[in-house]
Amino acid sequence: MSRPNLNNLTVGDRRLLASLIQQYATPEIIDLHWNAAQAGAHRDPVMFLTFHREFIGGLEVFLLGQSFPMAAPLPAWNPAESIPGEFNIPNFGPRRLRNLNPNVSFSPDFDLENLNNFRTVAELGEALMTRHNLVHQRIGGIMNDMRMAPLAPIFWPFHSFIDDIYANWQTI
Ligand SMILES: [Cu+2]
Repeated sequence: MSRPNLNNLTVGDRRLLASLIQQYATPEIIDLHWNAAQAGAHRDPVMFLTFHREFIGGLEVFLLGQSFPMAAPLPAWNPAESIPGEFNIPNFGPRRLRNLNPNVSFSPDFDLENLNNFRTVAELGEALMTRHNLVHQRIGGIMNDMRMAPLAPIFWPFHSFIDDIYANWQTI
């Protein structure tokens, strides 16, 4: 894991990061994700990985222009751990996150020593997409709404976590 763990940041840094993500996630950015989804970014396993890398890359560029001290790489949230309170957004209304403890482990299948079991990027992407879908479903609320999910700040560190696995796979 080359990205910092979201849960190891200070509360203040997490609060700042969540607020900067909310600034970044304009309707145009949300549409970018929705348009890609309609073009196959949640069906095609390779596009799933490449699109989301580019998508969080846009946030990383934005963060570099801000005063955020841990801008790039974007911290990663491991869904075996609970969503930190500063990322419980939104926490009211029909779109609120329903479950801060999705309790989905990517270990041991996606541990570094097992990544060579995935022979192609498509195989890796398919397996990651399936496990990733479960996380979105278990959190529920806006995270389970493909059109709006990037409005939830936790979306971004979650995809940072997925991208880290992809990056590890690329190096083996
Ligand atoms: Cu996702």
